[in-house]
Amino acid sequence: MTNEENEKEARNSLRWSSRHRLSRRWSRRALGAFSGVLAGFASLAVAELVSAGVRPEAGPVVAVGGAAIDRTPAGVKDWAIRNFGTDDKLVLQLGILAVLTLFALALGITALRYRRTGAAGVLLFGVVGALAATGRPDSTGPADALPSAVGAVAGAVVLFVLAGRLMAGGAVPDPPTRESVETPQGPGWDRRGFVLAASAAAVASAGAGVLGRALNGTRGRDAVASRANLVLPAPASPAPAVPRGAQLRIPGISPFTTPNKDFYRVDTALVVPKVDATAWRLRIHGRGVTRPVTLSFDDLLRRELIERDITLTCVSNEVGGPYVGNARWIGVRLDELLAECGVRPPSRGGPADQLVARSVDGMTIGSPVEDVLDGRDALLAVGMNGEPLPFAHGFPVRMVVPGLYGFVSACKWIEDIELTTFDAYDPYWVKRGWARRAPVRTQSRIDTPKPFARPEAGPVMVGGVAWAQHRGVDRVEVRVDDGPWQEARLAAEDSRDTWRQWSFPWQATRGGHTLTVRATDRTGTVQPAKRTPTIPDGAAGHHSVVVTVD
Ligand SMILES: Nc1nc2c(c(=O)[nH]1)N[C@H]1C(S)=C(S)[C@@H](COP(=O)(O)O)O[C@H]1N2
Ligand SMILES: [Mo]
Repeated sequence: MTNEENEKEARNSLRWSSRHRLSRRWSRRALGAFSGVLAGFASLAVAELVSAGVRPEAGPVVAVGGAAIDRTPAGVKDWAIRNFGTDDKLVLQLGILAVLTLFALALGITALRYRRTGAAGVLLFGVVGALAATGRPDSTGPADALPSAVGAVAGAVVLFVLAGRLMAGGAVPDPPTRESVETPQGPGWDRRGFVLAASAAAVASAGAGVLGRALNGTRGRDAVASRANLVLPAPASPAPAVPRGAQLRIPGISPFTTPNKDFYRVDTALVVPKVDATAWRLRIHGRGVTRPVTLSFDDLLRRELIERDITLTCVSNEVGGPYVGNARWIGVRLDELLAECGVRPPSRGGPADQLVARSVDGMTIGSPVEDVLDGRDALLAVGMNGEPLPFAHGFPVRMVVPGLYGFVSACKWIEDIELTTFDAYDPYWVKRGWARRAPVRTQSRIDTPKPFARPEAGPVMVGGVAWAQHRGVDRVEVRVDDGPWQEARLAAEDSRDTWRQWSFPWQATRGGHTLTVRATDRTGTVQPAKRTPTIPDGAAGHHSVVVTVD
């Protein structure tokens, strides 16, 4: 061998050994990180199992997610609803899991050297989860801390044990010595012990997780049965048939009645509350309630039921947005019920001007007593489009008040009504910057053509919906580019509490065009052009759609 070759060989072997050492360090890190993730998985799985014995809502991800929703600034919440729609909650939970994974990786690597610190880090997450769970408005007590606490202990033990196996023979005394991990060739690690412990932890956690899931899945059984067994009585006052002319035959236009499966859903519930109707109670109490009552579901069904078509709108709906739907509701008149309890509107000397509805999940929604009692069809609804309320839409009972945005009227899973004043109490959304009073704004939407559609030149049918609940829609106009406002054809009106379809036959000419719509309500107010944000009391402005005519 020449000198040169010798040198080359030496260099190579040096490179090899340092690379080898490097890769050893990295595989150690990988094993540490893996231990962290396994500990995190064990925590969540055990928490899931324990939550089945407490309440599914007390699980750490749901609790932290709920706490995050409550603390999310209104603008961000709005942004989330806008961008993720009804998937916003899924995105939130995935985000929480992603953050947890990152911390688990870091804690696992930390535990390679500082075993107790790593384990303590896992416990710290348990504290965060426990605080979140007990701090939720629907928390039923200190037991809600258990899923996070027990889960965190399990995770800490897993990490402590696994990190121990990764140290020299697992026999390193605690606190670990630097040498035990820094020795280049290392005393090795307890490979067998690690694999055994990791497998045991993985299998046990998976078992706990699956069992917990299954148990949590059966929890709503009574609620599901109570809904399945429910036969809604025929309403004493059925809704008049929808006029034949209310539903235009235009492809792409929103159907006059929104099927339940397509009805928008906006709420803060990460777990849809499953309420057993047979155990459900509604309490009515507060200022000026001379005869407070607690009603059962059967008490409600024994009352006279009315059926009404009412369009519901979310204040978070952007101009042209999807959070509006029309359904046929069956329910009990709220004004009659409140009158029986002795409630009088402020205009007749009643001491309460705000009705605060509270749900089983701690949501609070405040409505003006004057509006609820002014003769409009304010309902405690039990049915939606011919079936009991779907769970996601408030089973067994929700409020619906024509003319008011959902966040000031439409409490789902309602269990309490308190008469109070606007001065004395701010409900959930008001605390977060939204308005105390929020009648629905007059709005109109182009459903067809869709934005950036490419219709052929010639006749194109433009169509959509317009709403101004409880005032009624009187007129819809369409403008092409900067041209004059032209009268659209209005479909027949079902009631002033429902939206109205409209259509506009357009002679489309080649090129790019902007179609804009505006509505006028029955008070004569024309929908203004000026755009306002959704917060605090609903978006204003015109909806337009840009198309290219080929
Ligand atoms: N319990 C509860 N009720 C609630 C909400 C909620 O978050 N929790 N959201 C309100 C809002 S903002 C709206 S717009 C309507 C939406 O009702 P839907 O989901 O049935 O369409 O429910 C209202 N009732
Ligand atoms: Mo809403």
